[in-house]
Amino acid sequence: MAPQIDTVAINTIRALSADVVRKANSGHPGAPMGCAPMAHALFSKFMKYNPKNPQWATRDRFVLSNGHGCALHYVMLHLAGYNVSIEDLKSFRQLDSVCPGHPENFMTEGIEVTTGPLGQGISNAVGLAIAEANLAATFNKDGFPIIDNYTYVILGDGCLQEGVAAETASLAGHLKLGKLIALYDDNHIQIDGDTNLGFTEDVNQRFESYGWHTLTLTDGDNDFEGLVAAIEEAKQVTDKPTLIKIRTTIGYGSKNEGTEKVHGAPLSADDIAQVKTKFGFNPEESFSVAQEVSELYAKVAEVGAQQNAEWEALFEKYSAEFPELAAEFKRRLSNELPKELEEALPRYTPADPAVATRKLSEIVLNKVADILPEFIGGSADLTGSNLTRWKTAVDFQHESTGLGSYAGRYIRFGVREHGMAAICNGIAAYGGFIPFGSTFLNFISYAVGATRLSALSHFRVVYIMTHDSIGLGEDGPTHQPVETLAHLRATPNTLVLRPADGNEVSGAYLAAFQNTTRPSVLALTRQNLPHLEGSSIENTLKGAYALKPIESPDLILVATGSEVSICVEATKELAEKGIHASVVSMPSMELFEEQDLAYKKSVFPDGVPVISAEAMTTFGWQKYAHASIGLKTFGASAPYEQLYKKFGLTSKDIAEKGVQVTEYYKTQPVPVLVGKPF
Ligand SMILES: Cc1ncc(C[n+]2csc(CCOP(=O)(O)OP(=O)(O)O)c2C)c(N)n1
Ligand SMILES: *[C@@H]1O[C@H](CO)[C@@H](O)[C@H](O)[C@H]1NC(C)=O
Ligand SMILES: *[C@@H]1O[C@H](CO)[C@@H](O)[C@H](O)[C@H]1NC(C)=O
Ligand SMILES: CC(=O)N[C@H]1CO[C@H](CO)[C@@H](O)[C@@H]1O
Ligand SMILES: CC(=O)N[C@H]1CO[C@H](CO)[C@@H](O)[C@@H]1O
Ligand SMILES: [Mg+2]
Repeated sequence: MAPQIDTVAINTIRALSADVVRKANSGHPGAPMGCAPMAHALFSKFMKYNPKNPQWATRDRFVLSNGHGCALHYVMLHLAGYNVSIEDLKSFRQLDSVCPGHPENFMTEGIEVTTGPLGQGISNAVGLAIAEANLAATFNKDGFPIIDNYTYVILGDGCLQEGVAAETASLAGHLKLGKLIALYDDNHIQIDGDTNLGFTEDVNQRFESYGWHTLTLTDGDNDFEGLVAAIEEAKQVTDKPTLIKIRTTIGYGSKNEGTEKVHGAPLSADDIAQVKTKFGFNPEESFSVAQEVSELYAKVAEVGAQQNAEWEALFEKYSAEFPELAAEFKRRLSNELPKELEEALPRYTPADPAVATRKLSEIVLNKVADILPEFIGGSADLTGSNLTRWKTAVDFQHESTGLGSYAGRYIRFGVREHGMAAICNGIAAYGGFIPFGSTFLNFISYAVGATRLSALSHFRVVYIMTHDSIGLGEDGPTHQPVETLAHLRATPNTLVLRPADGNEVSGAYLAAFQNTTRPSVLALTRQNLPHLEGSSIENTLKGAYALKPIESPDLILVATGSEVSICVEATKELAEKGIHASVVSMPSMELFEEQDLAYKKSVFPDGVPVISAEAMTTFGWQKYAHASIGLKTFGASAPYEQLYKKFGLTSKDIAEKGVQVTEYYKTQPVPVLVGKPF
């Protein structure tokens, strides 16, 4: 039997979680009541944290992957002494509460990552563990374990059913991430009922084959000592992540315990009263915490504060002995970019030979990778096509494999796009990194479950997406994105950049690095593009600009990426017909929207018709253009020059449309699109 105090604490967590959900009249009491012993074990016996300094660099990380159970996490943060009061618990799921309906990292101190979409949290945890291993390998010195912490996760059946978790667990096993410890809430219940309806595999066997250490606890409701011993054992296994499968009862204590009824509905008032009576608490009282439980957690907080103070002292000594490393550590954790970065970005003139923007991206990476040690990531098995591996790169691998080291920064994600993005989110959450992932633009659609969380979580992740249109040619419509950029542009807090040449690629990277609170997607070509007259890094940062501004043009052609140079050709054909057209390159709609009105009007003056050209869906261009050239169907398989003809994207097609549009607007007023006051 567990010492009495632990039992009281666990039952307090259960009752408090039930109160929180009941007060909101919304939420999930089952998982918190079943997972209370795990949470109590972690927060009182294992985790190293200082609630008064939630950003302490080497704190242990905790992720509640079954984010629907977040009443549990908020209760734990309250007990642990974080800035989550009883009043905050009472405002669970209400507007502007620090206890929102699912955990959001930017809303609540102590929440590391945003969870709720099942499978993401465990995958973020793999990223957190990679970040820890890399930072430790980079900064620790003999006698100076500046970075040394564990990543703990609680996850449920749903997380384990999600494909993204399989992708990342497989990689975590390969990478031998020994400081990753996952506690599986094996309660046999999900929303539809018993897991035997569709989930009968042996999870531990699966994880063992991934290279994990696995343990089983048969009574996670009552065997607290067994639970503590299992976590102890997991910590001793240093070359494998550990999964502890813990049999629990969902809604433990409720009249409906062990059934799906307690998954996602508040307990009735009667039920809560009987739960409290059963636990020996006063059924009349709610939101109550016994003094002995508060005292227990106050002691834990004291120990945490003490450990934090010892770490500060250690870091002082480290700073004296390794001043440059210490300064670099501080720079990275404060998200400050190295001063040399901007100067290192290559610049081009129209005399330079035509190059594919994916190749120009590789040139940038080679210039900046050594200056920017926080840049870490890789490609989903398309390194050769995506050109994302810089010359001095070392793979992030366990030393024993002979393939690299934990100090390496090039991650071999394998063909795991969704997992790649979720891992990047975890690395970003750790702090001190700029993670990146790469694949063909079309396959970001495999990863949007995680990329939209990069945006929601305010994480600076750089998505380097190549082969960005029908311009990839022969691989055909299965590989050619059509709707993809429209989707990404519709996603809040996401910077979409489709550079047209070398200067724009450099500018796109600078914007991606400088935007510390949002992800960027760089759409890059497979085919060669000429360097444009008028392009520059500075212009790129404005989002859109006239390449060669002309006094009162008859027509504006606006384009992105590979279509900009085609528009430049089209202006020559239009000039022969007496139409003076100017070309606006628009590498980023978002950056353009952030400019002032006068600038926007200078790029798109009133009274001048605008045609957009982009080898994607035309969806979304109505905001800027009176007519749009693009795709209304999927692409096709052929050499890319033929595809540009088939889909009406040649300079001739654009010039023809230009003639039609200018004719039309001779007899019609040109609607004002840009800079309307409403
Ligand atoms: C990606 C995703 N799909 C669906 C849901 C909706 N959902 C929330 S909890 C849940 C059931 C999860 O079962 P389990 O992990 O066993 O949780 P338990 O019922 O044991 O608390 C589902 C389908 C979700 N949150 N995320
Ligand atoms: C605690 O959080 C509240 C928001 O709920 C904030 O106003 C307050 O400043 C925070 N206190 C501390 C000490 O951080
Ligand atoms: C994004 O980057 C651009 C260009 O570097 C900069 O002007 C802008 O302020 C940044 N925005 C945010 C939100 O960081
Ligand atoms: C530097 C530091 O605080 N290291 C600690 C990391 O965490 C483990 C256990 O959580 C401690 O044993 C280390 O001392
Ligand atoms: C330059 C380069 O590496 N090109 C490769 C792009 O990717 C395809 C496969 O997807 C390869 O066949 C090319 O050789
Ligand atoms: Mg379950």
